[in-house]
Amino acid sequence: MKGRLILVSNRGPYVFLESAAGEEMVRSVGGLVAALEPLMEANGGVWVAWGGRRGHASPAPSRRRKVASAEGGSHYVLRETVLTEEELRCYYYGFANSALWPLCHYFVGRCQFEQEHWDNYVRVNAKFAASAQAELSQGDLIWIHDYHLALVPELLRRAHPELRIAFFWHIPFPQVDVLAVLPWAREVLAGLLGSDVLGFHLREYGENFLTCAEKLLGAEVDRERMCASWRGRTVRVRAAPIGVDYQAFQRLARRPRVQARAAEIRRQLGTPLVALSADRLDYTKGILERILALEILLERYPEYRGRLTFVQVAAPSRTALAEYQKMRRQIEEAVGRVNGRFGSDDYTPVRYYYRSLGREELAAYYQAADVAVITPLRDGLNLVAKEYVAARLDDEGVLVLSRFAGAASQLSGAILVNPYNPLETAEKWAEACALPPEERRARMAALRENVRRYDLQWWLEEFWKAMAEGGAPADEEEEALPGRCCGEEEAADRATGGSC
Ligand code: GDG
Repeated sequence: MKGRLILVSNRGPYVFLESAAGEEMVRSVGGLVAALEPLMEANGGVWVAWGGRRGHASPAPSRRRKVASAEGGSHYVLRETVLTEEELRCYYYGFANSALWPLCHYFVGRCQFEQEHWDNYVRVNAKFAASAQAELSQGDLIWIHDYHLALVPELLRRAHPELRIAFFWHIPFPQVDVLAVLPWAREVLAGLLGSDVLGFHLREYGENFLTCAEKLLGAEVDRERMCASWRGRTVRVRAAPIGVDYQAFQRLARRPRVQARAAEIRRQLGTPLVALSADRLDYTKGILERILALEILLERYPEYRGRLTFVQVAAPSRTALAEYQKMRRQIEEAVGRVNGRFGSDDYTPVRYYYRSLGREELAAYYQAADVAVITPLRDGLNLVAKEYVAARLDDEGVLVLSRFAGAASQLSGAILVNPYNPLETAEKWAEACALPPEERRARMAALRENVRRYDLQWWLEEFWKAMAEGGAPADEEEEALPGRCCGEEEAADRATGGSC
C-alpha cells in the first residue's frame, strides 16, 4: 500500500484516566479495538480516536503520542481527539448511543431523538475530520470506523475530492422502514456516501444501506454490483464479516499459564459442566434473557442442578446512561433469584463477574467452558463467538449462538437459537450440554475451520482488495464464503458482497 493508513474511530486502544497521581493509560474493551490494534501494531500509521477523557470545559487541542507495539520495535501514532463534557453527553451518549445504536439494533422504542444531540454529533464529527486532516499526507488512506462517525467521509471528501476513503460499519444496518424513523437519516446516508468503499459484515446490511440510499436520498443504486451513485461519484458497498486473529488466540491458548488457569477455573467452579458468555453489558447482548433461559433449563432439567455452572462475564459499558444502570440492576436481581432458587452451600448456578477480564484470563475462560452461550438479541457480528472457537485447541466445546448475531450466517456448526424465546434457548442449551461426542466434534471442527480460514488477515485483505479496486465498477467473480442461514449458496451470497 502506498501512503500510510489513518484510522479514525471513536474509541481508540486506550482510555486515559487522569487523577492527582497523574495520567494512567488503560486498555479499552470492545470488538473494534480488538480487531484493529494488531493491524496498527504491525503496520504503523496514525490512529485518530477519543481517549475517554472527560471533564474539560474548554477542549484542549488534540494530543499526539507514539504507541509501541507489545513486542517492541514498531509503533504507531495515536492522535487523541479531546471532547468536552457537553459533546460527550450529546454526541456519544446521546446521538450515537441513544439514537443510532438502538435504531440499528431494531430497538426503536428505546431511541431518543434530540436536536441538541444531533447538533453535537455534527460538531464532533467535524472535530474528528479536522484531526484526521491534520495528519494527512499525500497518498494516505483513511479508514473510518462505525456509527459514531458517519459524517466524517463526506466532510473529508469536500475538502479532499481525491482522497481514498473507506468506512466500515460494525453494527447492523437496518431496513429502510426503520432508518426512515430517524429525523436525520438523509444526512447520515449522505455522510457515509462520501466514502469510496463502504464495508458491512453482511451482504444483507449492505443491501439495506443501498435501499435506504435509494429510497430516502434518491441515490442511484445497482444491487447486483452493490454500488450507489451519488453526486457524480460511485460508492462501492462491500460485505466481509470481520475475523479474529486465529493464530494469536491459538498461541495464547497454548501458553502453560493459560492452560493451568483454565484447569484451576474448572476446579474452583467444581461442576462437571461449565457454560460461558462474555459481553459488554448492553441490552442488545441478551444477558437478562440468557439468565431467564438458564432458569427455565434448571427448572425443566433438574439433572443439571449441581452439575452445570454458568459463568457470565459482563464488561462495564456506557455506565453513565441510566438505562444501562437499570439493566445492570435487573440482571443482578435475576442472577440472585436463580442462585437463590437452585443454589446450595456448595453450588452456585450463575457466577456473574461485572468486570473486564485480561486477555489471558478471558482465553482461560474460553478454554474452561464446555458450552458458550452467545445469544444477543441483535448483533452486527459478534466476535466473542469466534474467539471462543479460536481459543480451543481441540474439537471439544459447543457454541450456542443467536440467529440474530451476524456471525450466525457464517458459523455453520453452531446451534442456533431465537434469544427472544427463552424456552427454545433453554432447550437448545440443554441439547448442547448433552450433545453426542461425534456430533460435538464435527460441529467444532467445522467452526474451527471457518474461523481459521476467515480470520482477521482475510478480512483485512478483503478490505485492501476493495480499496485497490476503488470506486470504479469491476466485473470479476469473488470467492464465496461458506455459510448457512438459508442454504449454503444464499448464505455465501449474503456474507460476501458483490463487486461494483
Ligand atoms: C461491535 C459490534 C461486532 C468482552 N469482554 C471482555 C473482553 N471483551 C472483548 C471480546 C471481543 C469484544 O470485547 C466484544 O466484541 P463483540 O463483537 O462481541 O461486540 P461489540 O463490542 O458490541 O462490537 C459487534 C464488533 O463491533 C466488531 O465489528 O462484532 O457486532 O457490536 O473482542 O473479547 N475483552 C477483555 N475482557 C473482557 O472481559 N479483555
